[in-house]
Amino acid sequence: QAPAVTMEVHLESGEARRALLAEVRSGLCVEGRLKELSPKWLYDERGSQLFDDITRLPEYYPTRREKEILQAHARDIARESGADTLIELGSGSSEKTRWLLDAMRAEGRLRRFIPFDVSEAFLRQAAEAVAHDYPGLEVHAVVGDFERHLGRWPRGGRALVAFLGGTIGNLKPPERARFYASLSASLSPGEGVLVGTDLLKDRARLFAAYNDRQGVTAAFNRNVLHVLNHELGADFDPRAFEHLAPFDEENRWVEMRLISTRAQTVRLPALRRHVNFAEGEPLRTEVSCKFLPEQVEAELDAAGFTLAERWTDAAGDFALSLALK
Ligand code: AVJ
Repeated sequence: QAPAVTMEVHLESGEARRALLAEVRSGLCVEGRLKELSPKWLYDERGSQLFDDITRLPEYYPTRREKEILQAHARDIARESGADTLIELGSGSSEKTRWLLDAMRAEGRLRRFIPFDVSEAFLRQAAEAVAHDYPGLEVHAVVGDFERHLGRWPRGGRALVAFLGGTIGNLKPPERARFYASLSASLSPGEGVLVGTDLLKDRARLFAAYNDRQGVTAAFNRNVLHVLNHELGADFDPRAFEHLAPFDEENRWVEMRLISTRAQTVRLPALRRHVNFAEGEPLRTEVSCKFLPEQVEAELDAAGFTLAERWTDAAGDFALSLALK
């Protein structure tokens, strides 16, 4: 019997490449401007594998902490949300997804699972695996970008949108406000969001988590240069860039940088341009915001959500917030 998976696609093929070209033009090629790329380019196949390795590093606590909270409170989340539909932004195949689905099923309300991701191949695989393991569950996969296609999912039932892993921290405050507002606009009263956020903590632990001893995060960061070489025919020498991820006290985010170890010029044939780096010049590849628990509530509130409950792990490292519209 074929798994009951349907799928809708809001991203055309070639769209990602055009977006990358546009970003490189504005983010790398404007002389005198801080060089920056958005973190989404870190996740090609190798980048996703490297991130997976990061989640198992002794220094990288967020994944373990979030799992700890979910395991303890999945049932509370299912009950308090009253949801029959789980919409998961990103991932969609993890252990964490299954704990939520199991809890919703135990509450007797589980009807639909809607994984939402940019990668069609990944999504299809994840959706089919879940459909196989949860007979009778309606699985509808949506290929889209969570900054542009929120709400493009079928209506009916009562949805809980899960945005886990701390990925919300990749959005800067104005982008985050836009994201929460568009999420709120795409939900009906009584529906809600479950958002995972990394919390402010001892700076040494933050530093260690993003500058690990084995250099896995460094490899993850440098991988974006391989992506540019592969996609744009660029000739970045990854060995000529150093990884550094300091904490920015003013913005309260960890910022991943690739720092040019020498003055160099890199060719970008796909754009018929080149880009100059001075010695010591940084390229910012990611920000990862760290939150105060009350701040998460205030931001949700500003978008028209009401906090139902917030859970943290025993160490107070990470928070899961459930908010309803
Ligand atoms: C997947 C965005 C939550 O910000 O901690 C891990 C990505 N970057 N190490 C994070 C990441 C460097 C991660 N998120």
